[in-house]
Amino acid sequence: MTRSKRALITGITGQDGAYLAELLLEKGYEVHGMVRRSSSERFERIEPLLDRIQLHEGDLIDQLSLVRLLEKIKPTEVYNLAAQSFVPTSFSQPLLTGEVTALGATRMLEAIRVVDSQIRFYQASSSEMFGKVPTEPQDESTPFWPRSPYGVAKVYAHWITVNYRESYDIYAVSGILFNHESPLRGTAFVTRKITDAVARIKHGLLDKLRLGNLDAERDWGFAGDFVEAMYLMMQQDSPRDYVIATGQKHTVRQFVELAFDRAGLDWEDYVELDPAFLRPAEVNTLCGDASKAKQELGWKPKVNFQQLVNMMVDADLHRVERMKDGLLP
Ligand code: NDP
Ligand code: GDR
Repeated sequence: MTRSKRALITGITGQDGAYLAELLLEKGYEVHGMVRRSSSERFERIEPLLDRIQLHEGDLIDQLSLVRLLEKIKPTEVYNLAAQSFVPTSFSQPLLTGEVTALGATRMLEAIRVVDSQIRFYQASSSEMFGKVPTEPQDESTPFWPRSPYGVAKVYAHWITVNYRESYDIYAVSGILFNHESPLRGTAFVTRKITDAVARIKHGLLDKLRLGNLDAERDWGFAGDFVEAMYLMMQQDSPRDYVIATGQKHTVRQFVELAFDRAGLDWEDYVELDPAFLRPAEVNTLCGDASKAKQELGWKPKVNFQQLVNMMVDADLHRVERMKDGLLP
């Protein structure tokens, strides 16, 4: 008998949570999201979905809240997207980052082991685990050399996922995703920081954009494409880990150039270097090889770099224009 598909997404209020929830609803899932208590609501990204999803209070730091949620919802799949995901904050709050990003995954795996080991588990692993590794492009066999407390925490979460799969026969998979962006990306991350600033500068609301390392290279893809890979990884006969990437890398400077250009501006008139945005240890370059995902999952990205930049700039230009017209807060 096939069970009806019921997903629990941790981190549903984040960028990927919003795209994944939408995708799973399209696939006919009953979608549940775990949200942590806050003094203000942070549901902007999932606002259009609120009447079709069910939200529940819980926190990756609180073991029993996870156990209770699994008992109540009885999900068939858990997507663990929740994390302290911002690299600079992991340097200023390394212990919190370890608690949430590393031990949080263990707590959810423990909850699955105790409540129902048939529940499938997806762990949001990251290219930040590769960090300073000299081999390029990186694939599933590349060793890890994380460069931040965030990267180290993700390595722990990655290996605990592998360990629970091997120890308890749980369908637990880890998607090693390279940077993926969208108009829903948080404004602290460099791509959205740039496109938001471009829009504000264009509309006369900002004079300068201050950035750190313009030479850093990343393999940037579109979040909407990447959540499809998460879903596919959870539908296989046996659980395996996959690198998800576009295979193309660009510098932050190239992103800046294209973004300002899209708005008809010359970036050199507006961008200033600010050492405050440099990191104690940097990941200079990352580029992934997603051949295994292509072969086994039939996954490949649809949106290329230029299209991604255009999509993000256009969305921010539109948003800031509406804000100026008083149509948005
Ligand atoms: P975001 O930072 O946008 O979202 C993080 C989510 O985690 C938010 O919903 C946040 O809730 C939630 N969260 C944070 N702490 C807790 C906690 N203690 N308990 C419960 N929920 C918590 O991340 P993304 O959507 O960009 O990324 C999703 C996942 O994928 C993360 O794990 C990230 O590390 C990983 N990843 C992301 C990549 C990317 O390029 N985007 C690449 C590779 C991996 P709140 O809204 O309350 O803050
Ligand atoms: P990253 O993303 O650290 O790769 O982690 P981020 O966009 O923060 O930085 C990318 C690169 O840009 C450089 N940079 C700046 N970064 C920020 N945030 N602000 C700046 O002003 C700035 N100037 C230059 C950075 O030094 C870096 O080299 C993201 C997160 O989503 C993680 O959770 C995820 O795991 C990885 O991507 C894959």
